[in-house]
Amino acid sequence: MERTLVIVKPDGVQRGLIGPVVSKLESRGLKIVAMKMIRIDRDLAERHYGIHRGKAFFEPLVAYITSSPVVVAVFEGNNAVQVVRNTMGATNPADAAPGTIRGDYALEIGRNIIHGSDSTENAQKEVDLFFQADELMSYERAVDPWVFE
Ligand code: DAT
Ligand code: MG
Repeated sequence: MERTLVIVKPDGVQRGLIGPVVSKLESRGLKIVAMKMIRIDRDLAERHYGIHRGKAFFEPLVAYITSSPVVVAVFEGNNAVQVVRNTMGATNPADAAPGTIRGDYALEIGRNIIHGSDSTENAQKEVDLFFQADELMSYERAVDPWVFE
């Protein structure tokens, strides 16, 4: 089973969309194995978005992600990384398909509601960046046989 990191970004929290965002992923069948509200500080933001350092949007991106609390979560399931990415929609919400999280709830690239890891390798790194090992739960759900064949 794959695990992937999801962040409900500051705009998602401020706009009262934690529930709808989490619900969309949860009702897909993915299992929540960790979740908490945190305030991302500059150091954590720069580590999380290190790959974008030097780009024109880096400073606004760091300012945005540190501006207000976020909800970070780990979702588990078959192909969790790809499934979350597909459910999120395109990076620029203007290009995101209707029915996706960004396609339903966002308009601009700098206010795109949700982060999801883009590969299994990055997912592992990002989960480790935001969570201690003892914060990750392993448990069975009674519904699992109805979700996973
Ligand atoms: P994603 O969040 O879809 O994984 P990404 O990793 O390429 O996208 O970029 C991280 C965030 O940075 C993205 O959610 C919004 C912002 N961003 C990316 N490209 C941008 C651009 N060209 N202009 C402004 N913001 C951008
Ligand atoms: Mg990304």
